[in-house]
Amino acid sequence: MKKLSSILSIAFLSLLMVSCGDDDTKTSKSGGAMAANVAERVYVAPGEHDEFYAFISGGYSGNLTVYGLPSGRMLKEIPVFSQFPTSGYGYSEETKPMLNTSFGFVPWGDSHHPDISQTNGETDGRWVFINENNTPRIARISLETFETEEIIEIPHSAGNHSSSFVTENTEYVVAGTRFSVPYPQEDVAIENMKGNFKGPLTFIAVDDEGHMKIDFQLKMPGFNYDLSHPGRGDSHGWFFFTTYNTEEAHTLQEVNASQNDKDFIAAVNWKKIQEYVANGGGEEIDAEYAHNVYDHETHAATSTMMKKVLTVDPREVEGAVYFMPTPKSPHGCDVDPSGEYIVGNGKLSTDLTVHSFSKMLKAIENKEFDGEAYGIPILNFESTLAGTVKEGGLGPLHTEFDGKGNAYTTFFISSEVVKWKLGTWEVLDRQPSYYSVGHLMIPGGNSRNPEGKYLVSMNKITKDRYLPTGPELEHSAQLYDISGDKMELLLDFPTHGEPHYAAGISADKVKANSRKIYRLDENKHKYAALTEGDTKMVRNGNEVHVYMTTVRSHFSPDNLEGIKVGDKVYFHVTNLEQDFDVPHGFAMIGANTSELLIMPGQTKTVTWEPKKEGVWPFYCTDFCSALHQEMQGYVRVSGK
Ligand code: CUK
Ligand code: CUA
Repeated sequence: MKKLSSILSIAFLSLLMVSCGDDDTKTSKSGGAMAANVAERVYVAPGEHDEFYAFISGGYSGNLTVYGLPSGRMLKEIPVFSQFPTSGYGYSEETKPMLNTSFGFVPWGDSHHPDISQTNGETDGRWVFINENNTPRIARISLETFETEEIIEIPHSAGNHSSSFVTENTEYVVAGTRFSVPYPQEDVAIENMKGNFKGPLTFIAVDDEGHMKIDFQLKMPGFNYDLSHPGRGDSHGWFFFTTYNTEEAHTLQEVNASQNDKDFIAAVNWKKIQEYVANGGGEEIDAEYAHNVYDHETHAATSTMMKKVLTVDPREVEGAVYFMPTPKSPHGCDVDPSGEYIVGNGKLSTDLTVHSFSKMLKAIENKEFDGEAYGIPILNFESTLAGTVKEGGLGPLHTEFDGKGNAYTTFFISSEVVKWKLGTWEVLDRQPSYYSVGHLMIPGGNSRNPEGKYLVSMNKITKDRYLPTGPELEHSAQLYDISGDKMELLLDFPTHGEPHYAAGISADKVKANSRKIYRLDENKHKYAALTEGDTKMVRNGNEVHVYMTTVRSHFSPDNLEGIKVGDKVYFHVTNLEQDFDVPHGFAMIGANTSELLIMPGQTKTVTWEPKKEGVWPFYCTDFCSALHQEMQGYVRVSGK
């Protein structure tokens, strides 16, 4: 194994040198022939709209970015797991509870995989779900308001990576665990890992309003569950998870977790478990996890600490879980639009392994097993094998589908996207990526009905693609036209953070609501002042609540006196504007929080603890009218 990794890393280095080291690339940075009329094909004229939305994970920025395709223009950054000073998310009193966890307030996250809600196997434009890898959480973002509405923490999990993919009617959003851990957590010697740690897989039920509730947690053996994908069509009712480190090595994983020639894809029959649980199966155990919900009526989030979770031992549900051996530490686990093929991307391999769902069912029926792992049957490799894609490239990571019988796989080491045919497994086309592509995305590529016009590759290494900005470069995405036989590279565009995955949807399926989403007549915020007549300052011990309003172009009140050093001042600012898109800002000198950006009809709160006597100004941060610079006020701070 050691040998293979060193061969791979040498190949990787030499490829990097070939692809981006020398001057040749300067003359043909597009990688050879550039498609015709490229500029025209990505050009969206001033005032025109893009055809697709792309929701691109922000990786270690913790957020979700919104792009238009084909232009590659960034339209918005939606704060999810990280504090975001632009809008005050995670700083305002109303949104701080969104970042509450059983570990306390965690103002940062590592977001990986967005997935759009589905109805009958089609993306429906209601919500985007996205996982947080570090402090395990799943968020739900509304595609009406483009706001994060809910975050649920995943208990007993660590490295929430194989998440957050949704089943074809959004019955469940599913979270896996990359690190195996004591289950439940306890103080034990790390060397006791093997056989004792577990890898819980969490099935979160989603109701019609989008609210999430953990239905059950499957107590799986302590492997690393890397990625997952729901079945669809005939395989709807199953969920597939790649595993690596079936060796259960706890040290030097780069070597010790790559001993086995094959790891597994775990096939989970969630319908069976759902039934088992509905009939009273499973065991309720202690768990501590936050469930945070944002309420549009009160403009505020609440955080509830949950105490129990239902756990299911997979061995107690006959026929619930099987392992399919899959070569070379598979990373991506992708199911084609028909639901028949399950692709395992063995990242230390050159070939792709494709399993057949119908063969899997037969093999289960005929008990074609090769032993078991911790009581879970291992299916015979040949029995489930549909085919192998040979010489795809080096280091396959992820696969998407165009709905026309083709699959597209990214190869990290050989830095390319490879198109191949489902069923014949022949390679049809390959295009270089600049450089070292991780994930790729085709709008609707996770659904029964991909909209296979464009493909976006999200590349890990940027090198020379843009004007230099120091050694720290934004990652780079590339847009390919895949409507013809050959992929055509159309565009480079920089992305923010480290995009791992993206979800795309045609713009007309999204009911984005560009009108007033907070109406004054529906404002139930506890501290709202709905007219200037309602503004006031209320003292309660050393807490001072200022009910403030803002409208072009003044604050009310704009002069505050009677505040003392040692007070804690709450500015509750209500925006009285009638237009839907005129926010006002609020910033206070020396406040150790962010500003606020308050949308029309909305109330937001920021705190300030004055440290010094004097007369201190505040002002509006958003250029809202010709008299924006006049939009200001003073707070007089007196001694204790
Ligand atoms: S992982 Cu990043 S390249 Cu988190 Cu989907 Cu494969
Ligand atoms: Cu209000 Cu500037």
